[in-house]
Amino acid sequence: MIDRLHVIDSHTGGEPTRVIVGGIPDLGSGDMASRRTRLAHEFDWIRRATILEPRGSDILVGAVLCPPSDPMNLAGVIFFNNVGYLNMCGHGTIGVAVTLAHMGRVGPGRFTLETPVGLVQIEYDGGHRVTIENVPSYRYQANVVVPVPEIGDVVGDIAWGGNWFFLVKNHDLVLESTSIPALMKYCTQVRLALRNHRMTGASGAEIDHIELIGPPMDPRNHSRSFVLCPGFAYDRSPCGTGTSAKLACLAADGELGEGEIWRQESIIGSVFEASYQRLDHGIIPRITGDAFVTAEATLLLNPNDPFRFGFSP
Ligand code: PYC
Repeated sequence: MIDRLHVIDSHTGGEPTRVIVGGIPDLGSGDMASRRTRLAHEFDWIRRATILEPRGSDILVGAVLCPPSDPMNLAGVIFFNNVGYLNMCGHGTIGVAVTLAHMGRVGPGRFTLETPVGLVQIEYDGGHRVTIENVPSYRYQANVVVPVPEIGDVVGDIAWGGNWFFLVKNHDLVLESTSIPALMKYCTQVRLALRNHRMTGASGAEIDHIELIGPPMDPRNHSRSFVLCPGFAYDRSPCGTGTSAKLACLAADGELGEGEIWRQESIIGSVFEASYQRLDHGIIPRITGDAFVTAEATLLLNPNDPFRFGFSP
């Protein structure tokens, strides 16, 4: 029998999201963290078939839409990529919002999504623009020095924005598209050095996103970022959880006040507009971006196809 998965693709500031809207098994009625564990342990073929080649690519982020565990919320969502499962995904949440609108499940207004790391509030304008109020974010450690082979000591901040980030602003790289191979190499070396030196986020969590900060190309913006994702692909968008981590650092350093606007530019020039609300410990980031639906498709998993569950070259 041919298995079928129904998907809707979108991109948020150039970064793609593939939402599986039909064909997935029941993941139970627990919270999204427990359903993510079940998806990973029992049904990882869904992630592989959807994201890996030949149907997907390393840059694709996938999402499974689930019924919410609390009926007050609209839906639950579990994000994944070419190597595993994410905690949260900012560009992906913006993509999920326009996907839900495309499906006729939401109109302009506010609604709440459940993620494995908490609730995310959504404000949808009825077109392509979406604002998310992300999970509480904070800087965990400032000015951490990591010795990186071939580079030397790299200084950065460790921050949580829904995923763990190491943010580096003092580097000698230019954040432009012609430098992408050098940026990838630098970030990969930093990521591996953090791992080798057992430098982690809270509770020993791996820091699996590296974020370089530099000056913007467009003077209307405040900074440009380059983000290396866990599967060694770079984010084409300014990265929602990465922008949240950046806001947490700016707030901790007193460099951006509550409610002030921060415009973060991606390596391809797309922009998220961001601000925050202060908490006793950390902040609630607000991130606004645009997403567009690009495809509706049915993926066919033919039992005779040796690559039906995808492959990683
Ligand atoms: O937007 O948070 C984000 C994100 C994480 C990984 C790729 N995009």
